[in-house]
Amino acid sequence: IKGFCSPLPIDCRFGRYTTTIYSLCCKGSPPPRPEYDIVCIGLTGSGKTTLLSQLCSESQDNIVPTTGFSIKVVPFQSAILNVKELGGAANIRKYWSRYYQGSQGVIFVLDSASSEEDLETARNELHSALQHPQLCTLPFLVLANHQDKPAARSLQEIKKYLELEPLARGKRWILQPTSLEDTESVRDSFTMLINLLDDRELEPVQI
Ligand SMILES: Nc1nc2c(ncn2[C@@H]2O[C@H](COP(=O)(O)OP(=O)(O)O)[C@@H](O)[C@H]2O)c(=O)[nH]1
Ligand SMILES: [Mg+2]
Repeated sequence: IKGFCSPLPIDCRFGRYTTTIYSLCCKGSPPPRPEYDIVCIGLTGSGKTTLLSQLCSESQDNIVPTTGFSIKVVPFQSAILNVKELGGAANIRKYWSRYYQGSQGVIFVLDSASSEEDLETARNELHSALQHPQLCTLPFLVLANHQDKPAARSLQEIKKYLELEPLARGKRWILQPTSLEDTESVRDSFTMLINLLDDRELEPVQI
């Protein structure tokens, strides 16, 4: 399973190839699990790469800011998530929307201890992403990360700052506190997103 997250050539890391890789490497068929394509966004330094590496049990040493995008195939018991992380620097954010196509869910990572200015930037980016035609109907997960820091804002404050309630009206969404020290909270948050994605397969989203 760890092999799913290894740095395979980029094409092999897309979800549709993982079943083939699994069949080639392992005896028998893989258990049937749905695969979902997820886009993961957030400002630089919010912790996107760290959280995803943690889920893949990869080393978190030598993580460098993501330029362009990177894809990780993250296996869970109930589903496989093909997570596309988009670089969060200002000069990359303007191209985010080019990478939205085909997404089935959205993860937005926030540094809960960031400055007011960065929080405002994060709010604007979150709102413009979730109002984009390719993302506006999708379930989304906001990770209020860096909760281990004394300056971290509470979930209530973040909900207000990000103006989440008006933004999320009629959508399936989750806001969860996380930190790099608490892998369980990260894992639980992703599992909740999978539950939303599974539900979405059964019922159309109400907008
Ligand atoms: N204290 C603390 N540091 C974190 C947390 N998550 C990530 N970091 C650190 O924040 C820095 C940026 O993380 P990175 O994953 O590269 O952010 P990205 O730009 O969103 O991919 C790294 O030094 C991480 O170790 C967290 O929850 N708490
Ligand atoms: Mg990164």
